[in-house]
This record gives sequence, C-alpha cells and structure tokens, in this order.
Amino acid sequence: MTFELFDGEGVEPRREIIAEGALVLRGFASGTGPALLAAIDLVASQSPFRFMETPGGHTMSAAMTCCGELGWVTDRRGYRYEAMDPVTGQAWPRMPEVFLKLAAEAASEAGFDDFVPDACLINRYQPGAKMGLHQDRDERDFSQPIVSVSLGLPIVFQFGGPRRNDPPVRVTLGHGDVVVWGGPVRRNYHGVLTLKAGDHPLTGGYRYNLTFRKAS
Ligand code: MD6
Ligand code: FE
Repeated sequence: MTFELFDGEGVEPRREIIAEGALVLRGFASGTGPALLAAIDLVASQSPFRFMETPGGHTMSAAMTCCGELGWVTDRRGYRYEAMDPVTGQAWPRMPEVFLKLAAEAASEAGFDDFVPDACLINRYQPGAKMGLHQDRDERDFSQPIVSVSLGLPIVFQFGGPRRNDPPVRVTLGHGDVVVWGGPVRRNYHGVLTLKAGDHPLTGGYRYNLTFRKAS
C-alpha cells in the first residue's frame, strides 16, 4: 500500500490526531468501500439489521447488526456481548476477511500491531438517527484499540473526555474515514450528531459505521 501526504483535493491531511491515542485516517477505507459494503450486505442477509432496546426502555435510532465470534447487544437486561444473535438464535455471521484485513491494517498504521478483533458492530444510520455520548466499556481487554470505519453519508463525530461532562471536540467523518483509538483515551465518551439527509453514490440515504473490537 502506498501512502500520500495529502489526499483528494490536496488540502486535507491524511492523518489527524483528535487526542493522544485517537487518530483519524482520512479516506483509509475508501478504496475498499465497495467490498466492505458487499460484505455488510452478506452479514445482514444472515443477521438482519434491527433496532435494539436500551436498558432504560428506549429504542436506539441506528439499526444494528454484528459479525464475528461475539456480537454487542442491548435490551432491557443491559449491554453485553453475546455469542448468539438473539434475533436468529444462531451464531453471528463470520467476520468477513476484508473486514479483518482492513481493521488490522488501520490498527497497525496507528501503532497497534497484531490487532485481531473478535467482534464487529455494524451501525446503520438513516436521516434523523444519532448516537448520544457513551463509553465503550463492555470489552475485557482495554489494551486493545477500537477501529471505527465510516461509509456513506458524512456525520459529525463528537469525542469527549473520561467524564460525560467533558466538552467534546467535533470532527466530521466521511466515506472511508477510519478512526483508531486506544491507550489513554480508550474509555473516553464519544458519539455522533443527527445524520442529515443526503444521497451517497454507494450507500444512498445511509451512513454505515463498523466498529472492530477485541471483546473477550
Ligand atoms: C459511530 N461510533 O461512529 C459511532 N465507538 O457511528 C462509536 O460509537 C465508536 O466510532 C468506539 C470507537 C469508535 C467509534
Ligand atoms: Fe462507541
């Protein structure tokens, strides 16, 4: 793989540090976009997108599915990882090779070698969907990073601190942008603002986000 100092129009740096331990790799997945989207369709044909319920009784506004050995689920009983998809009663679909390869390459680019995720949460946002500030803390091993891939319509990502009240920085994530974070900020609060309507050549009216984790 070759790396250029600048991509696209030549004004945007290829990597942006949001915080110590949190890095945006601009356009890192844009070449793989079509293959990633085809793999999402394959996963969703086995474990369909669904709107999960929070422990507090709200319905999440982004549709979700998972692949890998473990899937992240939420319902009235809480947040957790499960080996079985509660909708199908079967194991989650296998992690596609194209997912594993991209996640490992992005992690390595950010200084985390040998990242082998066992869980991938796939979020699908339609206009009006958002994700409030939250921590990713249901995993066992916080020494491993999270790799997050954005596909389709852009959205404003918020990255805060270790406390919910810490003021977040905002960064727009577009098609092919990959965020890798770990180390000191692994449990920082983060979320995305409401998706605005649009029409992306590859995803139409949707934004997809893949988050790769080592959950077990
Ligand atoms: C999203 N992302 O981008 C939501 N979590 O739609 C996340 O919640 C997230 O992007 C952990 C690490 C990276 C992320
Ligand atoms: Fe998260």
